This record gives sequence, structure tokens and C-alpha cells, in this order.
Amino acid sequence: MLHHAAFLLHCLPLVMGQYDICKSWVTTDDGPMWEFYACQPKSVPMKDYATVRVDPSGITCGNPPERFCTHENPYLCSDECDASNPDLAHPPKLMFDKEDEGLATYWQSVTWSRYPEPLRANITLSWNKSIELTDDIVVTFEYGRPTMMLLEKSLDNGRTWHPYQYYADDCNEAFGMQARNVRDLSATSANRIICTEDYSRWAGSKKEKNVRFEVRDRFAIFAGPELRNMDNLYTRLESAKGLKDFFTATDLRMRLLRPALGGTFVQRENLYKYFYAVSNIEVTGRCKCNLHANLCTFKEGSLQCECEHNTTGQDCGRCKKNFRSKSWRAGSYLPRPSGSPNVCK
Ligand SMILES: [Ca+2]
Repeated sequence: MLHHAAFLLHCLPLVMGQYDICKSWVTTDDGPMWEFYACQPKSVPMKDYATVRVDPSGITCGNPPERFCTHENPYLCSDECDASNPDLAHPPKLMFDKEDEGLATYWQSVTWSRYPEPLRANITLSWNKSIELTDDIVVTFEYGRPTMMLLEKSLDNGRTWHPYQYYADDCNEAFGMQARNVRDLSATSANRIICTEDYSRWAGSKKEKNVRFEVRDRFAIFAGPELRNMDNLYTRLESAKGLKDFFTATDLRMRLLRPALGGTFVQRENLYKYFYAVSNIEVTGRCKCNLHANLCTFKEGSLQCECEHNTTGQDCGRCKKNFRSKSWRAGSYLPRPSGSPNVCK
């Protein structure tokens, strides 16, 4: 775990090295005063704070009601999606709900009735705030994972988008890219955009449901397999160009480009078994507060760093009025282990 809360409570900030505390009231030879430390919010599930959009319009099933079947039972098409019936509807919010044990609830698309026209859907998560990923993104598909998908991200609230990872059962055929695996990446290529075939091949729809964006495996390149050497990771995040930004986003977009095919070619006589169904999207991260806040609050639908060190702004990205004798700087993870607060004075 990144945080050992019980341990930290009994330690002085200077020896923690995990950036949990922004300041403490200390007694010095000159009297009592604030001592400042580089700090950051805890890593939490971020899906509760995202707004979600699914497009194009009409891509969600059930309006009009529609029958569908599965790859395992292609001729037993008894399931129905009906947007007007809460028991049979599959709205986008079911990607973010709490599920009872063993009972998956999911957003579902229309079926591929217009084949060979592509069946495409975009799922966009927006935080309206910079966040830093701290663990894998995990998207759970029911009835099979897409055979083609692109994960994209934005750093500017959706104005511009960049590929984050390509997914296909055949990377060369789908995207003209060589298939790669995150575990093959090195310290100099940890932020490379790759195409992976690990999450797109047919393995039975109940067996392999998850599609991952591997944050932990990338962290492990620097911090070791158990992420024990976080200091080394933080040092690299500070020094390697573009590495910190690689794990930062304001929005994520899943572009579902081709549904599960059941391990074979498309069977035109039964298109009711081709569709997308997503039961959960897990995004773990923290607010980006430039190491100037250890709290991030959700007010009136948006995230806001509770800025310390005389900084202000949604990401603590500037100095407060009357504290501008030096220009603003982000706090730093360096020097190890407690970093530099770079307080506005
Ligand atoms: Ca669900």
C-alpha cells in the first residue's frame, strides 16, 4: 500500500517521506512557527467524482426495446433491453454503481444491426480538474471485451485528445502497430503509447472481463514489483521529462471500435449477439495539487484542492495575493525523502 496511516500518525513529517502533511506548528530558537512540507492528497477511487457521457446519441440500448443474445447462447435470444422498464434498462450510470455480490449491472449498447457499418461508442469521463493516476484503470465488460478499442486522454478539459493505449486482438490489422506488453517497457520507455493484445482476444465472456491500463506495472519499472521503492519513482517523476504528465489527465475517453466477436468472424445472420456492455470502470488517482495541498474536496459538482503554502487556484497553481515576492513554483518530491514545499512568500 502507498499509505501506512497508523504508522504515519506516530511519525514526524520529516521522516515520513510520503507527503501526507503540508505544515506543522514547531518550536524553534526563534519561537514557534509553521514548518512547511511538500504534500499531496490521498489516492482514492475517482469514478465518484466524474461526469460521464456516452455517445453517439441513440447508442444506449432500449429505445426502442431490443432483443439480444450472447456468444455462448447465440440462438437463445431471450434477453431484452427496454429503456422504459427499470428492470430491463441499461443506462450509463450502471457503470458506476455499487453491485451486490454476483449481480452485475451494466450499461449496454444497441446491437450491431447495421453491420457492416461499424458499431462504435465513446464513453467519456470528465473531472473538470487535473488528476494523477495512481493505480490501474480497469474497465469491466460483460458478454466479452471489444476486439478493437482506443483509450484516449485529455489534459485540457476535452479540448484536445491524445491516444493513451491501443487495444486489439490483432494490433497490426487494427492499427498498423506492433503488439507490445507494458512489462517489456524500460525506464526510458515507461511513457510509451503502446498497442496491447492482452485484453482483446476471445477467452469466453465470463472468464476474462477486464481491460486494463497498467499504471502499476509502469510504476514498478521504477519502484520495483511491490512498489516498495516509491522514493525512486518520485525522483523519476520529478526528473524524467513528460513522465508526470503521462499519468495526469482531466478526462478519459474509451473509444469502443469493434465489439467481441466470440473468437470467429462476424455472423451476419445473427447480429443480436454483437454489442458492448460495461459493468464497471475503476479509476484510482488523486487530485493534482502541485504538492501544495493534502486535501481535495468535492464542492458543487467539482473537485478543488484545499491549497496550503499561500497558494490558490483549483490546482494550487499560483501564489495568493500579497504572497508574490517570488514567482510560483510547484512543490517538489526532491530532495528525498520529504521534498521541498516551495512556499509562496
Ligand atoms: Ca455496475
